[in-house]
Amino acid sequence: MKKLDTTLYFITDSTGFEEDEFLRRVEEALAGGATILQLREKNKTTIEYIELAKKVHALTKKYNVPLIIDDRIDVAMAVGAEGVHLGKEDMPIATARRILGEDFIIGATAKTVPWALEAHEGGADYLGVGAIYPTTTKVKTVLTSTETLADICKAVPIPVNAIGGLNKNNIDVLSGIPIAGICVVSAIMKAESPRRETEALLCAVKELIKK
Ligand code: TZP
Ligand code: MG
Repeated sequence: MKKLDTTLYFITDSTGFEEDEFLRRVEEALAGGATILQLREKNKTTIEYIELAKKVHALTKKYNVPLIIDDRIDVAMAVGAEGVHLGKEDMPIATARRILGEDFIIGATAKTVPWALEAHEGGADYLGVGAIYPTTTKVKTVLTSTETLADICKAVPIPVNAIGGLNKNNIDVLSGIPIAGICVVSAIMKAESPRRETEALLCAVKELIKK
């Protein structure tokens, strides 16, 4: 079994930040206790994505946190990242698993039980399920009910994380659902102090899932 702690899964968004400020915020989140980090870039060229990923990887390695690259297995492989996160429009999970081998972390987005089962059968290591709440982050998504989230948790044996509009004041809605953790973008990215926000969120999520 791969060592995978998705308790507080921080997904970055560099939109609107100078690179130095972006990297400073990423490091704060790592210092605050983010357990896994995804670099999510939608508008960069391949070379820009790789160059930023190298800088973020230097930080995640310092904190011993796995780096997951959104969408792009080539970028993940190029920088030696620990994993990749794939959605419905990206490379199929089973294909990515064949190319990347068993040790690579592969995460998948799932919004329905059949979709979750397919991702698990294809070899996904964890699932991100949502959006639970409307989100201000730029994303093509629809809302997923907490009932569907609970059904997905029951249907697959891999860690399932909730995502979408989550922050420390609204995660009670997930209480009693056997999620492994939560994924957040803006709650940390846009916080006045990403470090303090990460610390507070980690406490709140641990309490929620009684880890
Ligand atoms: N997938 C579903 S919602 C979402 C993604 C990538 C964005 C979540 O961002 P935020 O800011 O935590 O709502
Ligand atoms: Mg994607």
